[in-house]
Amino acid sequence: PVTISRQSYRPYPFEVTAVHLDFDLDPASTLVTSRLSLHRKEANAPLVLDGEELDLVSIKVDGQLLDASRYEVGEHGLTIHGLGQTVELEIANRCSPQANSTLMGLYVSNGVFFTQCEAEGFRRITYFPDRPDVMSRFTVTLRAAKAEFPVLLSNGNLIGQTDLPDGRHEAQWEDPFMKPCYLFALVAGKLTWRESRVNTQSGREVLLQVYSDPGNENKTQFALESLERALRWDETRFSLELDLDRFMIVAARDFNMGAMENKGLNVFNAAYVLADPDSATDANYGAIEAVIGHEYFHNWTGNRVTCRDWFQLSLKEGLTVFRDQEFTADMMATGLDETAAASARTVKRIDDVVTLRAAQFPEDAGPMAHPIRPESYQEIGNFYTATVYEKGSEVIRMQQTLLGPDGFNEGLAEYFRRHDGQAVTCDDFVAAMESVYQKTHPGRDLSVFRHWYSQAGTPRVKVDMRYDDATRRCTLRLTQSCAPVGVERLAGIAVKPPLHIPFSMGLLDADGKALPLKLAGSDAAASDSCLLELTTETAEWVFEDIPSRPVPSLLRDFSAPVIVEYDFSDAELALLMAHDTNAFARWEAGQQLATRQILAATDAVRGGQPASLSDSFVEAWRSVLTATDLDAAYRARALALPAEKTLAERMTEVDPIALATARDHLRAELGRRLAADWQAAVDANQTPGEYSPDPIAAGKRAMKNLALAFLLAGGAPQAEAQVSEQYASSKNMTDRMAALSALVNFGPREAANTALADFFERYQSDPLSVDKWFTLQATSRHTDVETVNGLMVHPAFTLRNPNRARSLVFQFCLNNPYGFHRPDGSGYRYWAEQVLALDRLNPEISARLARAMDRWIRYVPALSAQMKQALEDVRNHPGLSRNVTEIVSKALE
Ligand code: HT7
Ligand code: ZN
Repeated sequence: PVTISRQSYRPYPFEVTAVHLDFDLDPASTLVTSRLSLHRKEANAPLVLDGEELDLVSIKVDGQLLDASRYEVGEHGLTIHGLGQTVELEIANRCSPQANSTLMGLYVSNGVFFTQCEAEGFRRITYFPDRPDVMSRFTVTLRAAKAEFPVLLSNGNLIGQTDLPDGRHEAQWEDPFMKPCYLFALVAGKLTWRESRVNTQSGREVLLQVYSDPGNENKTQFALESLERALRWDETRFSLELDLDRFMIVAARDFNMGAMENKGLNVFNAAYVLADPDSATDANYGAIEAVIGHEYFHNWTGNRVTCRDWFQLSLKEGLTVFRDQEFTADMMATGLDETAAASARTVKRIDDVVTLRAAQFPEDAGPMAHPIRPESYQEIGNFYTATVYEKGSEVIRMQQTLLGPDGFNEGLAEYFRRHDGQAVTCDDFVAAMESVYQKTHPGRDLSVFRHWYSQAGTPRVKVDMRYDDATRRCTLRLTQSCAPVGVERLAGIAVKPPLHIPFSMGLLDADGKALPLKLAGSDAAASDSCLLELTTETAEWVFEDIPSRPVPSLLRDFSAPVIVEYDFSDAELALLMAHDTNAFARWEAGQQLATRQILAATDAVRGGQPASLSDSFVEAWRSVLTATDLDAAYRARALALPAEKTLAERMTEVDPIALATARDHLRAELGRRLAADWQAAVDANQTPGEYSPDPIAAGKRAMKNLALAFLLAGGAPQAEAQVSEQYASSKNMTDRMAALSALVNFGPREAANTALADFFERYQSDPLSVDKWFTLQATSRHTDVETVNGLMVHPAFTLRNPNRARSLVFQFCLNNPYGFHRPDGSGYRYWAEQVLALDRLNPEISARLARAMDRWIRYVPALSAQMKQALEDVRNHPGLSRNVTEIVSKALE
């Protein structure tokens, strides 16, 4: 496989000023005619166009058929020689949408044509320079049978529509903005839609539309409202206005990722569009609003200013994730008083950090570790990662922390002033931010900060605290380190330069009261929180007038994506958990306490000892459970156990079954010992009346359902009846699913099986609910490979639909420690079979499943040997895609 490196970037030797695409849509064989207006920028260079799995029909240059001696067609494209300075090139080719199971390029899903062009799908539609720095003005003609494909959509504005004699019809679309081909889209089929007209802040009326399969018209209201909220938020928070007259979202049943930000025509995985209370959970509603926001925000951060090359992917993705996280935080805080709003924001921050730690930290320590701006790749599809997205967002957030919210907004405005309409780099972004930073921080710059873009690995910050009674001074020393990981390790990189780390902290006294912080040598007024900027390997800060040895509150609000090392005692953690004025750090203290308990219990399980948990830990949990001054959403987070994937990263040798057993044991014990308090939480957090996904109601449901799960796990006598009653009588999917999940995981098997059968009966005609049904079974501790294989032959199962494959195969391999890690290795053999089966259909998806083995080397020897064998079996399989080859080879390197 060919490795492409960031340093090898060369500008494209031609400009493609205009593109007209003409589609004769036919599921079996679609004729694409593309007319390109080309302008040469570099003398003598041949025109190299990308193209994959296409049948070339003809090439014309300035209206004349091109002689075969002037071009070569290969497996990966077309090269044309001897073109003049300014040329009109016409290429006709065919492709086969119906046979396209990769869901990249032009494909058919449930009888509707869709396209997916990012990152390199356009080359599967027609021959073209399929790279983001070639930007053109696009016009599109779509032609299809009117009865089967009544709706014909593409980017921009509809400029004409005509019926044709043979039962066909055509539509012409024009996109007024220059764009790279990865933002091209078409959709054609039988679709229903919901729309609204709104005025932008400058007073222009724009049409917003959400399209879906007929029958789903009642499930698109929340999506349309979310789109309106996103449009308003970008105006108020960043003064960014919708630049089109029409903005469309279309739901697709078959989709590789969450959604795609094609200019003016976003294509969405139906899971992020369709919702009603009976079929969607609070989490589904939250994800819909977030993903709709994300794609909408790309219109500026990604589309108006795009990436020069795919190494710069985080330029648009990290920034847009940051924007969607802020959007959600603001939406969650809307209408609340100051204290409640602050808590709502912390809840969102906790959720994002939980995701980062469970998905990105392991990635950053494993064989696929890469900087947010990777240095090389074999297959760009493999780099739509938690690092590029989630760590990328953290890197943007740190810039906001360093510049302050106003400075950050000014920096963003400067970025658009400099680069609107261009394809640029991460360096260009930082340079715009730096221009503002330097105004407010004379003599300083972001040169050290830039290393965040080129370094992989999660940095560690070791904290040493000294207190001197005599001088009443407290000294905090921070020392950073970041071990070489992934490719860095292979390249022999031993020393990495320090990073610029914004480190927010506070100090508490022995009663848990916040101490005013006064930095020696600074004339800034004392405050409860302090932002330390660590830019060297080690630095010290001295706080004055500290009455006694304090307890430090560290990395408040998770001000940097790092791991903090400080030797807290259990009592200090309990103090922070009870009193820290920073709600994030308070949550963090509880998670650390729980982590200690679970890891100790895991050791006990491994040693065949009974796992016990300390009374002080139970009391710490009780204090939050009964703290009714804290809102329900926050308490639900504070009382949840740390994720298994996060815990596994803390073990020197991962024994997944012992870990899961210990974690389950802890839940059961907390359930048993705090039963009365859990029951009180269930009773206090009922949400009678009509369902609403708003954060307050969702928070109450989260708290109530967490409490129910603890009660059932703890064997409370009344719990099974309560959970079964909730399953049967609830009027919303959140409560129904929570009850079913509790039954499946902690209830008697018979009750669980009866409820599962009922669920399928009720929801079999709704694909997204059926996905939930598969997921519950895939992750049940009673499920092994045999059970999964049984589910795979269920009539509702298919590997061809990514959501369905994810709901069963991925969930089993990634989220079922008991079944997947059976000591007989059956889970690993199943994984290998499914990676290979999926690879024949859809390499983007198979490569994602392949990553389930990323951390194989860290497991106990008996498991890791079998995992290695499964990886080798896959790697040695002939005909493996480039996507999977890259993943398994890196895992075995
Ligand atoms: N920008 C989008 C990327 C995407 C994608 C990438 C590879 C294969 C399929 C894909 N579908 C969408 C998603 C986003 O907004 O981040
Ligand atoms: Zn994105």
